[in-house]
Amino acid sequence: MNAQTLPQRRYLTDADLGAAYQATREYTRSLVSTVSAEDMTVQSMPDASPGKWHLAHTTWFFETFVLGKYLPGYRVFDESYPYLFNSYYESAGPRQPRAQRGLLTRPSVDEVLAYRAHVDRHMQIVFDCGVRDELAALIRLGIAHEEQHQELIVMDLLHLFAQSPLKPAFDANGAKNRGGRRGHFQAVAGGLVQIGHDGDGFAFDNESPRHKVWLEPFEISDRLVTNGEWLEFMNDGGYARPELWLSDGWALIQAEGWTAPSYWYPVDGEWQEFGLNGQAALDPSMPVSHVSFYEAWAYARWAGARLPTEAEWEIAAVGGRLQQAFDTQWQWTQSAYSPYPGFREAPGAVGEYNGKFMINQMVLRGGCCATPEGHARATYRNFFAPDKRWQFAGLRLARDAATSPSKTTPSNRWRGNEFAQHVIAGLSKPKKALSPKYLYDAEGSRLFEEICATPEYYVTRVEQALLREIVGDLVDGLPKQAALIEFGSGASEKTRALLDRPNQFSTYVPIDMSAAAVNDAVQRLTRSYPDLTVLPVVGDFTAELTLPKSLHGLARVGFFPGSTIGNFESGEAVELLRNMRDVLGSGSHMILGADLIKDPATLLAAYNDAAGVTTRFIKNLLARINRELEGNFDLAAFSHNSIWNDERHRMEMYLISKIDQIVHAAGESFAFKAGERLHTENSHKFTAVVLSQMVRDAGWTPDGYWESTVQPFAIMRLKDEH
Ligand code: SAH
Ligand code: AVI
Repeated sequence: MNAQTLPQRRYLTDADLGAAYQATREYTRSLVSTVSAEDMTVQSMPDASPGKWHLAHTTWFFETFVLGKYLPGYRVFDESYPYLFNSYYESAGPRQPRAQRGLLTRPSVDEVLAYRAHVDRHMQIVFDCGVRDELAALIRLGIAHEEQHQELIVMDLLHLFAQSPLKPAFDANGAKNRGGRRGHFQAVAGGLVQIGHDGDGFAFDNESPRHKVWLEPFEISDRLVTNGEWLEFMNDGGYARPELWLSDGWALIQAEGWTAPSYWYPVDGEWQEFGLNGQAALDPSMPVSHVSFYEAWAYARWAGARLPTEAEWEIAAVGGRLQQAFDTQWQWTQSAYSPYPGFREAPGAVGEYNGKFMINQMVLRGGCCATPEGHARATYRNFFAPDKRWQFAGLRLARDAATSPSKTTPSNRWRGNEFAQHVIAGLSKPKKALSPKYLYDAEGSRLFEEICATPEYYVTRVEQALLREIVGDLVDGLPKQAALIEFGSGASEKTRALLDRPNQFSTYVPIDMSAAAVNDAVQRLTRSYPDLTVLPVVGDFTAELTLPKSLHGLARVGFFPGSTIGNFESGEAVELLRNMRDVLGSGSHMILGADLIKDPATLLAAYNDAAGVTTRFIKNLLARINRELEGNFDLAAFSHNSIWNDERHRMEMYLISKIDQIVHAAGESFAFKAGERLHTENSHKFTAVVLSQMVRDAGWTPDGYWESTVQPFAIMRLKDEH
């Protein structure tokens, strides 16, 4: 997708003005065509106004500032309306308090619509007479003002509907927002630049004057932060870590009890989001919305970045660097809403329009899904208090170029990182593939345990039951007080069947790449087996392994359960079993658990579980790349599929790109075509004959064989006779 083009400037000639006025007025009316009079009367909070009030206030603006001043003999529609529908114009007289607009059950919606028709008729007389420059400027302002209220109507109704247990859908422009990939940082040179309105076309007074700004080189994301990224922030304790928050922000989230963006609701352990289309499962690819400035700030800090300044934003937008700039979510900047150098308020009452709010508010740039077409522009300065989040507000990240990691050459930065080198090599192959051993970081190990608990994944349950059943016979052929060395120990749950045998094992050596899994297992085991010596090894059993020195003199029994052997190609498996024999040493023993060939339906179900745990397990590999290698994989842009390869007797696990996309990781870019596969894992299934051949090739002597009757699964006892 290309960067977003700038919104077209609207040059309204005086002749166009009448038509533009009419179109704007009609659009306002159409916005509320599906909501009831009751919907339009209630005020859901002091900041929001009833729909009816918006309809009347925008009308009052034209009545007061245009008709009252420029149409000789004009009589107000109703003497009480100026009091009811003045918003904040001190020079236009007293008004109904803002927080009490919802008490205005009268006038009715019909009366307000009659008010609108009355003012429209008189505005037509003005247009028929022809409008002068100063008057034309005022009408342009009135149109822009009404467009702002069109967005407010949507925002305020959304807030109102969110309070309703029925969670009704408003459905105006809701479909406009589209998800997509995560952002990439774009480098911008900076230097002496100019920002602000150049006098061409309409702009609010706060966008002027155009002026010079010095920008240090910076980087800005081409896209908005997504719900998925926000979830990572939440899952990493984002709302519970004071060091990420501005002091006022931290106080606010404590006081309000905020733990997620507005309109996010936990339902059965999953997040749902309420939006213009109603309430639905949170889409991780959609831009996050309804976050306050304080939340945006904390997120940026967590992400090792910051919010852009409004000048950075504008220069990047004008330079065509930004996607999702004007039609998705307003974007918080780190700029306080203050006057530009040389700012002058507009003369007269409309001088109150913008200038008097230049305190305690932060600037948002861009536009959102509820912004009427043609309203936004690159110089537009929206502003809200930092604690507000009922507006459509999200964020895009920025960072200083000088400190950004991309300034160091990728090859240097990632050279010593084994995972990075593996990912670069694996994603550069014509058939992309990664090793399954990287599936197991803390989250991967946790998800694997979750797989073991799914009804479809029989492997763990079947092996565990078989072990318990045969353990007497199994250990009969093994030396007592031996050391048990487990390869890929994970949660070490199965091991208990062996450790429960009195005097069988004095020492246990769990070996696993996943430090989190090993640590958890050790803690649990030392509680259950106080007399057992546990000597954990966090490491790769395919690399050179050295066992703890204190094993010296103990008989050694290897344990390689779970059919982890099936995750290797047959040559690799033989090599691995031989290395294990070398490490365990002469006269050692080994217990090997391996899954056997069975009907494909059982296999397919086991590796494509209905609850999608396997999908999450495999996609975690992408999430891990994002976490550890500055990747920007969009997890939603990939699907998972596990297939049975009948020729090679194995399950094959794939991630499949849903779209053409370019992904960045470890300082490199990788292109994925729609439908292209990334091979993440094989799980070979065996026969007794193949297993026996394999262990012999590795130099082991088979010394016992047991098979489950529940599902075909084998446990073998091996010994080294060299
Ligand atoms: N033995 C357990 C866990 C099997 S899951 C059981 O049978 O239930 C596979 C385990 O092997 C994971 O914990 C994973 O982290 C680990 N693993 C995979 N490849 C590894 C490698 N090359 N080196 C060390 N551990 C590895
Ligand atoms: C660890 N290993 C034996 C599992 C298997 O069955 O191949 C890993 C796994 N992958 C998807 N589901 C389970």
